[in-house]
Order: sequence, then C-alpha cells, then structure tokens
Amino acid sequence: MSASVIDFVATEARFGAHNYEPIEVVLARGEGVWVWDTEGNRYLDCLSAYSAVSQGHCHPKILAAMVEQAHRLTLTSRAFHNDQLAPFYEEIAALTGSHKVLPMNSGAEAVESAIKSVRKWGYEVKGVPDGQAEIIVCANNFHGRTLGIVGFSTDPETRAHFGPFAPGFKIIPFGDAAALEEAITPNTVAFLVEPIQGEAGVVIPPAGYFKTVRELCTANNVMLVLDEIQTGLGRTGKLLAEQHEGIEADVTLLGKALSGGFYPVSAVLSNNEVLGTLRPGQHGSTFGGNPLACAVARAAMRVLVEEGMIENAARQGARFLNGLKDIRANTIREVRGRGLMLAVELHPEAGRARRYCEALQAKGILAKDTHEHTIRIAPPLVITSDQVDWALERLATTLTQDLS
Ligand code: IF1
Repeated sequence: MSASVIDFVATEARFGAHNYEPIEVVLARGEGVWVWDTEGNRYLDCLSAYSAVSQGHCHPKILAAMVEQAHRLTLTSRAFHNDQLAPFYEEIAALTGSHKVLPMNSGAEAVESAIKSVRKWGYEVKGVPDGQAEIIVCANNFHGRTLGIVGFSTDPETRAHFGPFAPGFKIIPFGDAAALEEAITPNTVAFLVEPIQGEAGVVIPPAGYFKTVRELCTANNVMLVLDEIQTGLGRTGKLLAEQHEGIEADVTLLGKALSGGFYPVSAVLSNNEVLGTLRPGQHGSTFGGNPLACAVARAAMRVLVEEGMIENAARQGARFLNGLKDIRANTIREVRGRGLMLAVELHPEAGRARRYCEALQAKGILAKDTHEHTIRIAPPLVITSDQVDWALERLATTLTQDLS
C-alpha cells in the first residue's frame, strides 16, 4: 500500500465508526464497469455498490439529468408539488405495471414503509383486530438496518445488543411453501420475502416455490411483499425477478439501481388497496419524492430500458455463469446465479473468501466476500462479452490457487 492509501485508511479508522471492514483500495473515479483507485490502478467492479450501480458508474445520461435538475430545483418537500414527481410516478407505474407509488430514499425506508402500509391495510381493509397484525418473513433474510428490520433478522451479528425489538413478525425457512401455509393465521397481513436471498449468499428458491407462495397468499388474503431492492431493475436478467417465477407481487420494493447509484432513491409499489390506506399526515419523508431524486430515477429507468441493459444482463449472466461452471478448481463448492447476480461458494477448507477477493484485487477485479466462504459477483449490467471473459480468466487463475 502506498502512503496516500495508508493515510485514507488510517483517517477513516480514526474518525469513523468501525461498522465496515472494506477491502484496502481507495477509489477515486468510475466509468461504466471500471473504477480507478487513487494511484490510477483500474479495476473491473464486480460488486456495483451492491447492485446500485447497475447502469454503470457515472452513466452520462443519468449524470446529465442530475446536473440539469440540480441547476433548476433540488428539494421542495412534499408540502408543495414539484414538476418531476408526476412524470416519475407515470413512468415507474408504466414500467412495472403498478397502480400506486410511494417514493422514499433508502431501501430500508421502503421496507419500513411497506410494513406500515400492509399493517394499516390489515386493520382497515382485511379487518384484523388492532395491534394483532402478523407479518411472516424468512430466515436468513436481509431487508436493511433499521430497528424494525433488524428485529426480525436471524443473524446474531445483525441483532445483538440492539433490542428491544418490535413484535409482530414470524420467521419461517426460505423456499419452504408448506412452512408458509402453516404459519398463516387470520391475523397474517403479509409475507415479506426476497425473490433471491442476496446477503444469504445468492440463494435461489426451488422451482415452483413462488407459484405456491402466490396461491397461498391469494387464498388467505395475505399481501405478498417482494423485496426487489437488490433483484429488481434488470439485475437477474428480467425487469423484476418475479417474472422468472411467472407471478405478480401485491407490493414490490425497489431501491438501489432506481437511481443508478447517483443518489438514494427507493419506492414502494402496490395495487390501489395497500398504499390507498395512507392518508395525509400518516407517513412521509423530507427528501422522499424530491425533484432531484425523481429526475435521476427517470433517467436511470430510461437508460436501463433504452440501452437494452436488462437483455444484456440475461445474456452476459448466462455467459458468466457457464464460464464459472467450467472452472475446474478444488476450491469451488458451488456456483449459483441468475442474470448478473452470481456467487461462487468455496469449500470451507479452501480458506476465507476474503483472501480470494484480495487476490482478485491484485489482478484488477473488485468482488466482495459474504459469509466467510462465498464470493459475490455482480458487475454493472453494461458489461460486455469480452469483459466477462477477461474476468473469467482472472477468476480461473485465482480460484485454482490454494489460499487457505
Ligand atoms: C450494506 C447485503 C447486498 C437489500 C435488500 C433492502 C436493503 C438491502 C434485499 C436495504 C441492502 C445491502 C446494504 C449494504 C450491503 C447490502 C447487501 F450484503 F447486505 F445483503 F446488497 F447484498 N433489501 N443491501 O439487499 O437497502 O437501506 O441499504 O438502501 O452495506 O449494508 P438500503
């Protein structure tokens, strides 16, 4: 490490809360799939800021929309209308086939907002006795970091010493429709679930799971809330991951790539019923739905579609997955993925995934470990075949090393 890198890392460590353990690279610039560190070394970004930079770093059209809007008007609050919110609503509703939209900022806020909305729907429409609403969630979920959300996490690290937590959540195994059927009671208002569990290590449920989930929710008047904050907007090779399952959620949560990584923009999407229960004064956000966010999100959605990024994610995702499967290495236990949401799970004896991510860094690839033994691979959706092959070559040489 050079002196300047040591300085940045040391200063962060001195002043910052130590709630992260970043790979030791200090990034200074990005363009498309590439990022550069302070020394000018170039890396292929295989994390995309946890899928927020799906459109590629500093996409020129999103940048132009952001700069243009920043010159005109950035924030009005929702006390007044602004001329970006209505077109944002129209465009996101048309894109996703939704009836109602609630704009928020972070992903966790969208999740919290959905929880509030489905509870309200439960009391006011379904007729659940006040204070009795139950929401079913899955083991190994990841929905964000607020108190409400970490309260129903099953990861000890995520929850420890942050309690007391809110009641009203029931946890069942992911991918087990019978467990859902058993857990539903007359007070169940919603089932909140990720289409593919991201933080858990890119866990894809068994075929047909979501078809049965959809049927169970419909039969029991339970709102199916899909957290597509990570899987949505093309990441898995379809606009929404639910399309792989041939189902439609009642409530869909988007975030991350909704802004192409320029700015925190999230949204709750629903039918008329669920978000229709919110009345003035019952929910809100200073920044939610602001003109800068709306202008950025409109551009981010437009380039995703117009530049064929969703189709490219399907095509390059298949190429990447097949390439990973072709790597003959004793270190690899399993390769998983859908579209450009990929993971390589290592054998425990191969050593920590972190070591392999550091070795990849030295070869010009930035990827992130998760859960000790899994390397997550999620490049921007604009990646080309040549770049996939370039990454595969380096992954092959890295994964055939023994770094235990
Ligand atoms: C961090 C993981 C990814 C999410 C889903 C809601 C949120 C997230 C399905 C909350 C956020 C992040 C946050 C990031 C790490 C990251 C992550 F490893 F934790 F699981 F992407 F894979 N729903 N995911 O994945 O959105 O409030 O952060 O905007 O550093 O904590 P947020």
